[in-house]
Amino acid sequence: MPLSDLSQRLSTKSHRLVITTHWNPDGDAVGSSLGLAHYLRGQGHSVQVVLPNAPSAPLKKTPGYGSAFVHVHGDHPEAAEQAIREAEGLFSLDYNTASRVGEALMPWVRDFPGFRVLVDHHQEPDGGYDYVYSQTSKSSTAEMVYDFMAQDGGTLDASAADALMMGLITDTGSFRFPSVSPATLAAASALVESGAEPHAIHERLFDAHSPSRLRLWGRALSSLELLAGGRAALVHLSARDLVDCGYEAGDTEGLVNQALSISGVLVSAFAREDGAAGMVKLSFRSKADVDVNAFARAHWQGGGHIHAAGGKSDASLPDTLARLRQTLSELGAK
Ligand SMILES: [Mn+2]
Repeated sequence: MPLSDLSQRLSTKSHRLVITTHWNPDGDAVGSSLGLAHYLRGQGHSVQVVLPNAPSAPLKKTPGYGSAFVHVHGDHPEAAEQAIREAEGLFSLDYNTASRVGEALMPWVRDFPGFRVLVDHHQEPDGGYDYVYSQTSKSSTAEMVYDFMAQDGGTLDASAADALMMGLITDTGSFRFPSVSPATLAAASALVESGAEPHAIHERLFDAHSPSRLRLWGRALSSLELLAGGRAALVHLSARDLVDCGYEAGDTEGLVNQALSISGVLVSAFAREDGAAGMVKLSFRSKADVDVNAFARAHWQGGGHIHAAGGKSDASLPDTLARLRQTLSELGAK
């Protein structure tokens, strides 16, 4: 059923609702979840937000993050599970399949007995939702939450507007990705009208980094390799690099985009060795018609969008890099 039917259902009485999002919540995950929570609370519903694990430090400054209605499952599983148990309806925001919330939270999402709502812009979502808003052409889940509110007809407070604007800014690279449409900019305009301050969000997000992050970026960028005649780029960090530079969670967020700033580079890959998990985490970004979603699915146990995808490798870092060089050369040569 479409979300207009959900509006109808929610308008009949006050509901107990829980909003969930994906593991390692990014700006869009946190922004869309808190934006929707502020809005629905303003409409008189009882709303809890459950994040699988904690986001990076700048995202914790989103309005409402420290409130009693926000639960991090990894930190306080009982409170998060109680919030889900007591809810009549569960929202899945910014993810397409239950496994994206992580192993511990997954059964709670998969087996939720009440009504279920999906709002997401990733490809090939799971079935089984009562209300579905899935559109891969959308810039961000935050934009889709804005669409829902606009058709729902209620008013947005400044906290909701700020959180949603953060989702728009982070998922669009500050409004420069091809996914930005007239509707994206119309949503942004309405959010500023409602009190969002893009400059303040930018400062909070991008001028608030740790020294370790800058050292790590320096280390990673000095590993830069160009492949496929300069059309593909690869950077990496070893577990040793992470220790040397004092790695903190979130330090490498956005790093994969850097190599795309080189003239002629159409696909960028970033490999980070995760010693504790015994794997290498991979991020891919691309331009034009280079499809990193297909690339990550075919070779790297992952997926995502055409221009942004992730994956992993169970091989050692040197073996993974060797295979990356080969597969990226093939991809870049197409
Ligand atoms: Mn998103």
